[in-house]
Amino acid sequence: MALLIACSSRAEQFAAEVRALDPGLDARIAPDLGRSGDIDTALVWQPPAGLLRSLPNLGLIVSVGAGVDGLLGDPTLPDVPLTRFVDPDLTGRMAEYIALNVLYHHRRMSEFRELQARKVWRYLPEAAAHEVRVGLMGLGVLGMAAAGALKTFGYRLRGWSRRPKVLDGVACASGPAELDAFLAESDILAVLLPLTPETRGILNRGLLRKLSRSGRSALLPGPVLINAGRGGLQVDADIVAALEASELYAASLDVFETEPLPAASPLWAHPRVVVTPHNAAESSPAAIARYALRQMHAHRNGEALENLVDRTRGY
Ligand code: NDP
Ligand code: OXD
Repeated sequence: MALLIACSSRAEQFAAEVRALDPGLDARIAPDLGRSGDIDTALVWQPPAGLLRSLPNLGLIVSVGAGVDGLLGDPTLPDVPLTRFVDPDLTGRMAEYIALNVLYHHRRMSEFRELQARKVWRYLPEAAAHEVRVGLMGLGVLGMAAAGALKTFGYRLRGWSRRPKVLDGVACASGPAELDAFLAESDILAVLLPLTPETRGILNRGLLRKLSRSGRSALLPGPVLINAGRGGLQVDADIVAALEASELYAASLDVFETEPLPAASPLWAHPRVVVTPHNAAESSPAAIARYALRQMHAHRNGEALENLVDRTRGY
């Protein structure tokens, strides 16, 4: 039995980590498959289309990504158990990213950066955290961790998920019927949704116009969008238009419709936009190796797998 590592980046690092943890393991790096019939487990990130289908004894796919939209979009993906990466290391990094960017915009840092560049000493009024309503779209592993981090500062938290939830300290809404009310009560919208047929393009101009722009947090100049889910959730041009029309005050975007973000995108230079290159929560090779081996051994021993993807719901 062998483990195949089929990753468009960091494959050598993952191989070094799994070999360090299990020196006897037969670990191969695509495209060097050897005898393909030996391979029972594949650790993957953006594998070439059709590669997994060519492995006759493949019994388990472990996704390096927490998001599996890319894999599920491959019509040749074999119908074997698919587990996605969930780990405290990645979860902690995402909670940091969301807290960092909520604080950055709530405390009007992009404006202070501009004033500093011009050596202007100017007071700007700021809301207190307990006056700001943060809406979390997606209340899964990462959304709940972000809520936990934001609670420390006292933000007023709302959340939206597919199925109803009850969470301590988070006013929860669910499903399309409760979306508009959730948006109307969100001053800062932080998005940690998976990309599925239901969520594609959800962050469009119509949705952005429904965000709160009044009320207790009038000290925030306007609504803020933070997206660290997937670029396919958003319409980049609508975000630019909403910023230009002052329907949005600011945005932090880690993901884009096209990645890398094209040089021509106006998002790069917008003074109220923070662009990061899809690294809100980089996953550590050591954590991935530990996780992949745990899933592989569980599968070989007929034990339960963690974080199985439900292909019908798409995440
Ligand atoms: P989970 O599967 O744990 O959570 C997904 C959440 O989204 C759940 O609360 C789910 O609702 C909700 N959801 C899904 N579909 C809908 C819908 N149609 N309407 C409303 N809510 C919906 O995922 P994670 O928290 O682990 O990860 C979320 C995403 O973050 C990943 O899919 C990936 O795309 C992205 N990601 C980005 C990274 C980066 O570096 N930028 C790093 C890691 C992940 P319910 O609770 O009802 O199931
Ligand atoms: C992921 C990612 O899905 O890094 O894990 O985007």
